[in-house]
Amino acid sequence: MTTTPQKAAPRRIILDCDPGCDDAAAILLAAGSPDVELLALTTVAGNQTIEKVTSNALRVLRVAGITDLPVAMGARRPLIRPAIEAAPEIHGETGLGGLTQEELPEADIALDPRPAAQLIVDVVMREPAGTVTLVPTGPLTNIALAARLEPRIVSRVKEVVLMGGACREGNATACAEFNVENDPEAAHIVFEEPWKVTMIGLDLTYQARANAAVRERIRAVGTKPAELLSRILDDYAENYRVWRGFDAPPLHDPCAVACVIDPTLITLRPAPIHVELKGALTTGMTVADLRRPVKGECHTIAGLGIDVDRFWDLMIDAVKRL
Ligand code: PIR
Ligand code: CA
Repeated sequence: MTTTPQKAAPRRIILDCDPGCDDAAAILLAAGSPDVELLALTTVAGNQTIEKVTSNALRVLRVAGITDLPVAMGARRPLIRPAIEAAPEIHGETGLGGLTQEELPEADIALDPRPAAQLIVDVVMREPAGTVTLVPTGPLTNIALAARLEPRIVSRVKEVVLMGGACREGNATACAEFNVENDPEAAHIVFEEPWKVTMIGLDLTYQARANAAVRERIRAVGTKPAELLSRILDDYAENYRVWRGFDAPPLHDPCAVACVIDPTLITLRPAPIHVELKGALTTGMTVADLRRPVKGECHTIAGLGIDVDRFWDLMIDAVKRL
């Protein structure tokens, strides 16, 4: 008798995002990967206003050919701090580079009437314990609200794999990464709750650069989703070049999805991580204690590196499948 190797069941995720050029890539990766099942998509104000990022999520879903996904709009502003200043210099006025509403209409999906935090709670409580992974790629407001709304989700989710934070330099400030810096109190809640949290931070995402060769590989796929992604990435690259002096822009958010698809892509190191809330210069910094040995139980893990070639293969394979 021959045994065929059993393929692992797809990882079931809720993607909480603020699209955003790289969030758009994360949506396409999650939608196209056979190893991920999207249970819901929720939005949070960050790269653009809540209205714009929610519209963008629906626009990207249309290109991905997804019509039956629960999508809910989430927090319009951080828990405590003032409303977020969007990042149009990097993500464009619409949030998807120069891509207009006329060029790319929204998917025919009615928004779920529940606030994002409620949808997250409902999905996690409905599904079997230990089966749902939360993948936040924007400020952590919705996730923190969900944990406060229904504390039982903390022991019920499989894990949280988030794009945010950094062990070394920041991007919003010298020390703080944009998603954490914009709602540090929410990030504090997420890092302090005793669930497993994997931080896919800038140290890692700065390695995943969408250079011209990669963008050409994506364009060469030749399908509509590939064309959309290459358009978005060209605008994103140009903005990063003008505003940050990067020759190739880091594609942050899909790295978190990639970590869920195949953790062997990522160099992971257990490390206590805490969010600075009252620094004179460092508010929003994720202070990761990378000293060895790690003392006692550690529920937080820092992602330090990524296998870039395999990451792009995953991304391109997912786009091809859409
Ligand atoms: C990226 C982001 C915000 C500002 C800049 N300059 C670059 C967004 C990305 O969508 C990602 O989730 C995270 N925040 C990276 O800091
Ligand atoms: Ca984002």
